[in-house]
Amino acid sequence: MHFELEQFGYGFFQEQHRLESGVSRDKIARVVSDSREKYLIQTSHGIYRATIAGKLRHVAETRRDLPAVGDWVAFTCADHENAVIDSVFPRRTNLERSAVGKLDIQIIAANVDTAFVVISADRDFRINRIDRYLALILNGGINPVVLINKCDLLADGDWRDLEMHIFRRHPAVEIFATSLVSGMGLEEVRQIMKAGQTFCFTGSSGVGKSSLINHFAGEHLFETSQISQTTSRGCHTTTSRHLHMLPNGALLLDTPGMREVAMSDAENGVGATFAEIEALTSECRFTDCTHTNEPGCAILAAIASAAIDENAFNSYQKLKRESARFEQKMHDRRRADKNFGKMAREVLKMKKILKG
Ligand SMILES: Nc1nc2c(ncn2[C@@H]2O[C@H](COP(=O)(O)OP(=O)(O)OP(=O)(O)O)[C@@H](O)[C@H]2O)c(=O)[nH]1
Ligand SMILES: [Mg+2]
Ligand SMILES: [Zn+2]
Repeated sequence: MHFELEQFGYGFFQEQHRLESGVSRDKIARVVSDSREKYLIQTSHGIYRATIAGKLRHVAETRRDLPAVGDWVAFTCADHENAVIDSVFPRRTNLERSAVGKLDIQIIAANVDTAFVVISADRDFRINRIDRYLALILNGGINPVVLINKCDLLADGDWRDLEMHIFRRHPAVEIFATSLVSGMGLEEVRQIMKAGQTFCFTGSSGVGKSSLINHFAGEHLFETSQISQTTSRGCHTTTSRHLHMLPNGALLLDTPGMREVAMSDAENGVGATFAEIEALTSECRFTDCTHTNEPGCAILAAIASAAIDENAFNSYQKLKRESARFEQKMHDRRRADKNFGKMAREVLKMKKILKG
């Protein structure tokens, strides 16, 4: 069997890097699944199992430097079971968040064109959570689309209130109301999924991400999902991520549900999510305005005149602070690591001197 890399989303951006680094085309693959550093990669000859080259792991400072689902990589291999990923291509886009419980980045998906933010119509609705997803998606250079799923669980047309609420805060973002039970909205969503483009579904656990993917992918589930079934422990929730190809050639990534959507250093994304607020902050009289009580504060004036929503501004501030804090902590850690490295080298030198 032979595949064209283009079928899996390969394009000009990757080709440029390939030419610069001199990797041959049949040594390039896309990571389609990642489960505790056991990877499945789609090569032009089929799917191989892969691990990471020791050297790649050694030089990695953060998870950002290691392969993630959606990445294009250069590999070498002995056989289908034992490929080794030697390097990761630069990401055209990337969806990442702060890792849960440790100071690091978690790459949710790389090289995604459009990310769906799925919410469930029948659950507690928190717009601030959507803000978070949008900030991370826009920060990664990805196009966001909101899906209000499970609309069958609401009385007729009640989803319109939700849609209005989201639209008022994020007028530039496309919103669809869907239901896998009534079939509502599914055709419209399918229309935007174009061949060769990569889509991913984000959102809390249980909102219907996997159900949506199964609906769209139908019988055309990728080889990867068959492999995963043999290793699954009968749990329905999605733990590892897979790439599926639709009959029309669009690529879908399943991502696990997220309990926490903690900000990485995503200040630009927060700014893009609240573009109107971000633009206003540059009109405050003082450049270091904290928008709390300063005279000539454009934000306070806009809130007073109801030109911007105070709740939206609070969300903006919170996400900005969280992003800045994360960036600071990562910076401190890198510096501490460097200092430690320097100290270790000096100790070694001393030992040599003492010996010699
Ligand atoms: N009524 C209704 N139920 C739905 C709809 N979509 C999904 N469900 C149900 O919701 C439950 C959770 O769906 P999943 O697709 O597993 O959710 P998920 O987002 O992939 O969850 P994680 O993998 O845990 O992140 C399943 O029982 C689905 O059958 C819908 O449109 N309407
Ligand atoms: Mg799932
Ligand atoms: Zn101000």
